[in-house]
Amino acid sequence: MSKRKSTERASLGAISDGYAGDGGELHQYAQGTHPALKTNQGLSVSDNQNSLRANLHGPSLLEDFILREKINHFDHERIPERIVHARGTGAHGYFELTHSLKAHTTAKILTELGERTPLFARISTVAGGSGSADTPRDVRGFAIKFYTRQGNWDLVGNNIPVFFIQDAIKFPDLVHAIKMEPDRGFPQAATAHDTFWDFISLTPESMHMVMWIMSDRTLPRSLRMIEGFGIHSFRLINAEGQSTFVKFHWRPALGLQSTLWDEACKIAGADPDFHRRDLFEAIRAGGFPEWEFSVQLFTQEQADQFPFDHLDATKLIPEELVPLLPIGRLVLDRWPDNFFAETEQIAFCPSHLVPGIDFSNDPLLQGRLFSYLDTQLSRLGSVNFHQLPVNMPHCPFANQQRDGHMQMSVPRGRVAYEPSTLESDSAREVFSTGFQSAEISECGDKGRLRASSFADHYSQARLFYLSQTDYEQAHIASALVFELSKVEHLHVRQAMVGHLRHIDEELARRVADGLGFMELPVPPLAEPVRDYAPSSALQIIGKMKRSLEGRCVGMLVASGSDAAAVDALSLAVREAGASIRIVAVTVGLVPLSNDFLLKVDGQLAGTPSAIFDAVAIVLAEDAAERLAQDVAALDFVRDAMAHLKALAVDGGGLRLLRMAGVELDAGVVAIDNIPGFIAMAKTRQWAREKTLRFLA
Ligand code: HDE
Repeated sequence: MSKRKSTERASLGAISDGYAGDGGELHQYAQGTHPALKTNQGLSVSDNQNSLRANLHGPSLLEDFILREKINHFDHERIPERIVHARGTGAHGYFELTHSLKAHTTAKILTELGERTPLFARISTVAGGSGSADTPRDVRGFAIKFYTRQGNWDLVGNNIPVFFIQDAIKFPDLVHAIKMEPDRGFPQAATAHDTFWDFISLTPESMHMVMWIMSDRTLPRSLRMIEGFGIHSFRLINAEGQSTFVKFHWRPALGLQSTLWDEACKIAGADPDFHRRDLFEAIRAGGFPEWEFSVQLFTQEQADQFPFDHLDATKLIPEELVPLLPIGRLVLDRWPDNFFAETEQIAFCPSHLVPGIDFSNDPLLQGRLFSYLDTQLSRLGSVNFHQLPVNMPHCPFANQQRDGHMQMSVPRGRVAYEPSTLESDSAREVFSTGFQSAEISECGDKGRLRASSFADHYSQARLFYLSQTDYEQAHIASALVFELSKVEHLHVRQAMVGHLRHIDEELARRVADGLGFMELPVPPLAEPVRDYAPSSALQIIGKMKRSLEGRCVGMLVASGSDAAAVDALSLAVREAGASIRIVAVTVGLVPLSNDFLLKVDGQLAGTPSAIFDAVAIVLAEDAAERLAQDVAALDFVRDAMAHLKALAVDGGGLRLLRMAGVELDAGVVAIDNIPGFIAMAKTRQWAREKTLRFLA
C-alpha cells in the first residue's frame, strides 16, 4: 500500500486500516488467525470498507466487480417465504425407539429398538409472515424430518389433532380468508377479522377446529409445551403386506401449558421472539425439549364401527376409543448453525415416506401430497432442493435424475437412464426392499364426491367443548366474543352464533350475550348431533404438569433488597427445575442488603411480568415507596395477578402490591414460606380469574 493511499484510508476510518490483509496483520482488537476475506470466486479482498472510485471525490466505478458481487448477492438474500407457516423455529434432534412395531411395519425407524434416528423439527405459526411475532392466537405447525436409514420421512403435523376442512380443494380459500385482507393488507397474523369468519360461517365442517383454535391451545406458553399430531390416518405395512391404520401423536414431557389472551398480547409487545428465544435458551442450557411419541393403531374392521369417519381430518379418534401406545421419544438437542440454511431452507413434503408407511385416502392428505413438492419448487427455485444439506437424506442414494437449476453434485459416468447394461454400478430398482404401496382395491363411480360419513360437523365440536373445565369453557366463549366483536358484518356474527347452538346452547347464549344480541339467531340445518362421553385428554388443564421444570421465575429487586431472601428463593426455584431472572430499574449490578452486588438480567421497563411463570417481589420498604412511582413496577405486580401467577413477597413487596391496589389471595405467599410459593408457582391461580376479569 502506498504511503499516500494508506493515509487517505486511515482518515476515513481507522478500523479498516491494518485489518488482516495480504500480509496477514491482525486487527488490533482481534486475536487468533483469521482466514483472508475472499470473493465467491476465491479472490482475496484487500479493502472491504471502500468501493473503487474514479478519484478521491469522484464517482464509483462500474468496474468494481467486488462491490457488485457483494451487493448483488445481498439483493437476492431473501427467498419467497412460505405461503403458510412462514414464521418458524427449528432445531436438530433425534428419535429413539422404545417399543418396536415389527408386527405392523417394515419401517426400520419403527422396528429397531434403541435406534436413534436424527431429525430436524420446525415449529411454526400459520397465518403471519416470517417476521411476525411468536404469540398470536394461531395453530402451531409441528413438522419433523426424520433422516432414516431408508430415506427421509417427513411427518408434517400441527399442535391440534384436527383441521379446518375435509378436502384439499378448499385450502387456498381457507388461507386467503385467514391471511391479511387483500385490499387493505391487514390484519397480520390474526383470525379476528371479517374474511376469516365469513368463510368459517359458511363452512360448517370447520366447527370442531373452531373450538380448538378458540381454546388456549393456540396460545402456548412455550414450544416445549405443545403437543404434536400427524392428524390424518396413515397406514403401516408389515412384511406380509398387511396394513394397519395409524395416527401419530407426540406429547411434551413438560406437560401442556398455555398463556392467557391478555398475557399473549403483552408478551408479543415485550418480546416478539418469545418462543424462539425460549427454545434457543432451553437448548443452550441443556434442558433439551422432549416429547413422548405414540401411535393409535386400528384396523379397517374397527374403523367401520367408529361413529365417525377416520378419513375425515375434522375428526379425532378419542383416546378412550383407541388408546395411545407410546413407542419412543423425540428430543431436540442442537440449535441449527445457521437459521437461513437450515430452518428457512428445510423443505417438508408429506409425500416423503419410507417403506412400511403409506397414505390413507383422506382427501385432505391426498391434496397435500401434491402441494408441498410444488411449493418447494417455487420457494427454493430448483428441483435440486434435496441437495441442500438440511434436506439431503443421510443414507446414500443414487438415481438417474440429472441436471436442473443449481445442480450441486457432479454425477459421473455415461449412464443416465435405467435399465442399462453399460455400467456395473448404476442404480437399479429393488423390488424386495423398495417402497411399495399398500395393496388396496378401489372401485366405484368417479366424481366430485363427499361421503355421507363426513356430514356430522358438530358432534365432536360438542365433545371438545363439553370436555373442558369451567375455566377453559369461559376462555373459549370469551375468545369467540373477542374475535366476533372485530367482525364488522352483523350477519357473519349471527351466522356463527347459529352454528354454536348446535355445539352447546349455553355456549351460544354466552357468546350472544357478549355480542349484545337480543335473541339467539336461527341455527343452520344439520345432521342430528351425537353425545360423546367427555374426555379430559382434550383439556389443557387435564394435561398440565404440576411442575416448575423448564419454567422461569422473575424476581423484582432494588437497592437494599434482602440478600438472604433473594438467595433462599433463587436456590429453591433452581432446585425445582426452573430458572430465575432478576429484574430491576436498571441493568448492571444492584447492591443487596449485605452489599453483595447482584447481576440484573432485565430492565424493569422492558421486562414485564408477562414473560415469567411466577414472580417474587423482594424490596426494602423505601425502595417499594420509590418503585410505586413507576407505572412499570405497578404493572409488573398487577399483571402478575391478572395473569393468575403466584407471587412471593416480603414486606416491601407487600407494600408495592397494596400501592398497586392489588387484592391479596392464596396465590400471594410470604417470601419465607418457600415451599408454599413453589407449590403455588407450579400452577396458575385459576380461581382468581373471576375476581378480576369479565369473561363471557
Ligand atoms: Fe400445510 N402447507 N397444507 N398443512 N403445512 C405448507 O408447504 C397445504 C395442512 C403444515 O415448517 C406449505 O413448505 C395444503 C394440514 C405445516 O416448513 C404448503 C393443505 C397440516 C407446514 C402447504 C395443507 C399442515 C405446512 C407451505 C390442505 C397439519 C409448515 C410451505 C390439503 C397436518 C412446514 C411449505 C414447515 C406448510 C399446503 C393442510 C401442516 C403450501 C394444500 C392438514 C406444519 O405446501
